[in-house]
Amino acid sequence: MGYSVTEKILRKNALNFEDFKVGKNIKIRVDQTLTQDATGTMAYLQFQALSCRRVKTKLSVAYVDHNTLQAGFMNADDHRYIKTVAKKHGIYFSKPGNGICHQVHLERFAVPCDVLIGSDSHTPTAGGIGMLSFGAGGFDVACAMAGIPYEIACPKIVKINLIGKLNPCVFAKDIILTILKKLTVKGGVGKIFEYGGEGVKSLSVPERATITNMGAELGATTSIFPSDETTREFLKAQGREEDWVALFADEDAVYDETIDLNLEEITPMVACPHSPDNVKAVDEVKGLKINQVCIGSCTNSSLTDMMQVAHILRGNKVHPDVDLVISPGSRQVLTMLTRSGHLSDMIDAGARILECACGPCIGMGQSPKSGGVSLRTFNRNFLGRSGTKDAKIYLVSPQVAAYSAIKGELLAPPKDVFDFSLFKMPEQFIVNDNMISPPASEEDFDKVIVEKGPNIKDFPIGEPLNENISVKVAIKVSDDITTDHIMPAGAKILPYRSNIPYLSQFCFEVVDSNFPKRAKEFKSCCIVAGLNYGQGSSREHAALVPLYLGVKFVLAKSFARIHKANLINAGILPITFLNEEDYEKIDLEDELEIKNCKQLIKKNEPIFVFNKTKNLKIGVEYALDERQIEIILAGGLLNYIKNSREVC
Ligand code: MIC
Ligand code: SF4
Repeated sequence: MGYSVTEKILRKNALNFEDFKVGKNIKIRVDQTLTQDATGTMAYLQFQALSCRRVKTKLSVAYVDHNTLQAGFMNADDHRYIKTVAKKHGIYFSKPGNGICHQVHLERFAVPCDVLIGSDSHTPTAGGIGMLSFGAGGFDVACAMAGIPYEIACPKIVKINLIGKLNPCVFAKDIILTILKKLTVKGGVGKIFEYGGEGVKSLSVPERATITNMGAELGATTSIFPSDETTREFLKAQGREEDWVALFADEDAVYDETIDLNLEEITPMVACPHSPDNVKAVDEVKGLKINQVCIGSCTNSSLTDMMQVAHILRGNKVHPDVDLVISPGSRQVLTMLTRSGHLSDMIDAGARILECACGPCIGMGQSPKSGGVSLRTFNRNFLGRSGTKDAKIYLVSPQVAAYSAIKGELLAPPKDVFDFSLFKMPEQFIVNDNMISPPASEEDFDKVIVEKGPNIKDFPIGEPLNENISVKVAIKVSDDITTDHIMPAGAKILPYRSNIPYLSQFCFEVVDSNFPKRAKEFKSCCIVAGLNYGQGSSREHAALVPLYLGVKFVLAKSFARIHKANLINAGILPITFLNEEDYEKIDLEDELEIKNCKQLIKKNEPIFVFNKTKNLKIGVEYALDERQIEIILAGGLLNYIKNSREVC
């Protein structure tokens, strides 16, 4: 029996490949890590708490791309901390302005057939180059830097068989939006999507990366493409052909499921408010009046995307009722647009050029007007994420975005007017890594002083599990709650990512702004939730802040993968209903109790929740493996590691 692409990498990197079966856990040796600043400060505080001198990976990179607005000392202090901590511990540092972590990593560091984990949910972008890459909480990344294998429940491997070729004026974004429409934001849970079939050949590495990037929106464990001649050409053009290895699935590889996707049948698509799976054909929504267009983000800011945008804008004028902002994904992209003259086409048309960073994607500026309609080339359009709660965000390809910007309404570019095939990947990218600082040598470890500003506070640490847990329900939420709902981002709050007490005031702000007050009053509380709780970003603040506010457990119909891991790492027990209908039997402020919790969990025996207010017994499950049980008993990952001396 042959192997899939995923299995080939795992045969090399898994410590227990023989256990690669659904229902088991697999321990993966990590080759590379990446962090970004909004999760990075916390990840490095955790790494330092593990008392490790140097990272044990082949390569670790710390990027600054999220919190680049310096309206006060907070972000600048975080940047300084990340820079100095990286230098000391053996980590490369990518300065603010050098670009979005996933775009830069793809250009400069990602290696086919190796394993990457990153403290950002879109780390699977590197799957476009054939790297097995996972988004994870910062603490898991800290552990990987310390040499601890990354452990996950074995996912199913689903082949997406790409048939044929895209029609003119249809793009990679339309492929992934079509998949999201079919499978929804829950469709990828517990799965790795492996792309194959003849259609792969027609897609460039950045196009593949657009698709693997938004696999995160499917809830997938990760997504990956093979590494072929196209991959080799991309690496060669980046001056690193030596990093290329061929990586294909064997003819007789066996998949848990295969989905055929005929690229010829795909048309321009749009994800409507407020979820990336609320997808329609552009034709169904065309004519929608728009106020703002934002082009960029780790999904769609490659050089080719940007050149095609410039081609649409060239000689045209941004519609008087529309604001167009463009953020190229990296300094490499920006430099090349400058030299080729494409940047002038954008500026001449009336676009505002932003720095190479996440920017509006994470609400770092450019919030739309009240009730505004914004077309964005990003990957998420969750309620409130743009910074304007009643704004309506639509997700489209860069080409639809640019054409709509000149028309003032949502429209796909007509194929008889534009020939996008003129814009191919260059044979040679301009390479300039002078905004990436290498770490200090091992001998200089003691000479490097880590600078820690006053906004950087200690992170909360859980307590060993109590025998009996008695709590009040501090919030009850519905299905598909994202980590943006739990712990919002945006320009006002993001600078406080390293200050949990301050951040706690905003927990669940868009859903129920009284939650923090109520939780504090109850002292010991829990969260009741629907399906897919914690989908979206990897921010472990969505677990650390509830921990700080006294949350002891989350009782949900189901959990998203990264968030569940973050809850466990924080020492918060994630439990699910045995019968989903029991969700109706609990109300806000009910008193719940779990008796003999510690004893039962230690023996991996069933527990139940007693609703004291309603005098009802509720059957629940906790799907935890042995290590996770130990972590919960210890009160979180840090306590567990300190007890078990698993590291350094
Ligand atoms: C996002 O796109 O939601 C973010 C901001 O990049 C997050 C990380 C964070 O919250 O810092 C992610 O995707 O993990
Ligand atoms: Fe940055 Fe947006 Fe990508 Fe998150 S999704 S890494 S905020 S560009």
